[in-house]
Amino acid sequence: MRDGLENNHALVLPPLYAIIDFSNFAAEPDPISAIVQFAERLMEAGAKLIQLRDKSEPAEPRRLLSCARELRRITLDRAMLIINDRIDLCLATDADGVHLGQEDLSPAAARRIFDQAIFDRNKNEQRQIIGFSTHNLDQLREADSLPVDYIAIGPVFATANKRKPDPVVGLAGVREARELTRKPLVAIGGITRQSCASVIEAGADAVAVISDLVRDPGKSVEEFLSILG
Ligand code: 3NM
Repeated sequence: MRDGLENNHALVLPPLYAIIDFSNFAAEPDPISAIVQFAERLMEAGAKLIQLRDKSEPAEPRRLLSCARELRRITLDRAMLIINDRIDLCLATDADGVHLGQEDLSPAAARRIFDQAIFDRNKNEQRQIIGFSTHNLDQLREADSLPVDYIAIGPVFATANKRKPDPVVGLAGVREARELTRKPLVAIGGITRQSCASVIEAGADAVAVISDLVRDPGKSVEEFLSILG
């Protein structure tokens, strides 16, 4: 689903950016089925953007490929699908985009790969999304000049879902980030139903969430969306 992005037009992000972290399902007898069920709950409740993230060590690309394929199958025409870190898996599964961190492939290289892939398939009408993580205002300023479709800033609040998280930027960091870019801004890190309104008020276009969706995804998404509109 690429409704949010048309050629040469700015990306319009839905206000809730749901992230599925493989580690939250790794202990299930069939993690991929559990993830598919979880994604169904998210979408039934109205989620329109899902990111698949897997920081397992060692990496298991075959498993992640299967998972991404299943998610693409069920998200098609229902939600945008973004793959964290892995542009190869994004292309292999025809996902809508990739989210890159500061240590990943550069956004410029990712854009070249996407452009080449689109050229090869003669699919000029479609353009994949590149998102990029930033953790301070210097990184954000730089990201504003890169070929990225949205910029994430975080962690806004303390989070347990990131190894070696950067220092929290707080709501003040989101406000300053908003001043520095007109690109869509995704706030991430420790955001809950309780805090999401303040994050949007500070200038974020969307909130990205892992933990506060896990326990009861349907109810959480409904509550997030009723707050965020
Ligand atoms: N990236 P939760 S914080 C994946 O600061 C991720 O870039 C962050 O999980 C960043 O919603 C984070 O459970 C974890 O806090 C988000």
